[in-house]
Amino acid sequence: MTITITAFERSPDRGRGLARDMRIRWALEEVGQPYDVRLLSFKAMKEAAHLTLQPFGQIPTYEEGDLALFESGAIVFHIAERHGGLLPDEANARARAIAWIFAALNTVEPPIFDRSLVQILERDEPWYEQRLRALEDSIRKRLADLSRRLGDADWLDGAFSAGDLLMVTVLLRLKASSRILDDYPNLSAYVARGEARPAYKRAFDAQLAVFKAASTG
Ligand code: GTB
Repeated sequence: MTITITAFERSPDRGRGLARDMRIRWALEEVGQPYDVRLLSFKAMKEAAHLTLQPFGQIPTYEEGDLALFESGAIVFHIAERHGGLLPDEANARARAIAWIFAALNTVEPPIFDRSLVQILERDEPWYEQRLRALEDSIRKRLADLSRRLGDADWLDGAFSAGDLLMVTVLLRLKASSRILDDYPNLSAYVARGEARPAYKRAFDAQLAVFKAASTG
């Protein structure tokens, strides 16, 4: 059955792979599943046809036969459940890998995401610097703990998993807008290992091609 995902027609990140369709592309590349992409304008994302798929009018979405899904974490988890390669078979190891999915999205991503929003939306506010520092303190706390847990391992819990895939995409967002990650060399190396995976590169190139086509067309 054909898999179709949605992505920005013209991503505001200018093809840097920071929009959340990148997670889905990467997961599909890791498990070797081909997919189609339906590109959406900001206007189309808020229209009824898309709101049926994604109640908040956002990308990405995932369609396969009569299944329609939204939320990038749920989509990556679904892909990992359906296909081999992103979750261990052994029950306890699988549960721990799933815990890392939640840790990436619920514990590490929020202050990183909030920092990006503050940088975009609150730059002219009198509290801007104070708020930015507070968020950066929160980020550093999370990174220090994550760094300690990772230690000198390649991945968070044994083999590369969907938890690593999501954690790396979360950290890439931070790397794109600050030097904070440089203070945690093992996390920088962890992110680089993720980016070096052939599946990551294929996914990155595919989303970049969309941006280039939109810029020349
Ligand atoms: N929780 C949802 C999920 O994980 O799927 C969040 C989805 C989401 O935030 N989608 C964003 C979106 O559709 C695109 S990815 N925004 C449009 C809207 O809400 O109207 C977030 C994103 C956007 C842009 C950049 N960038 O330019 O760097 C990075 C990430």
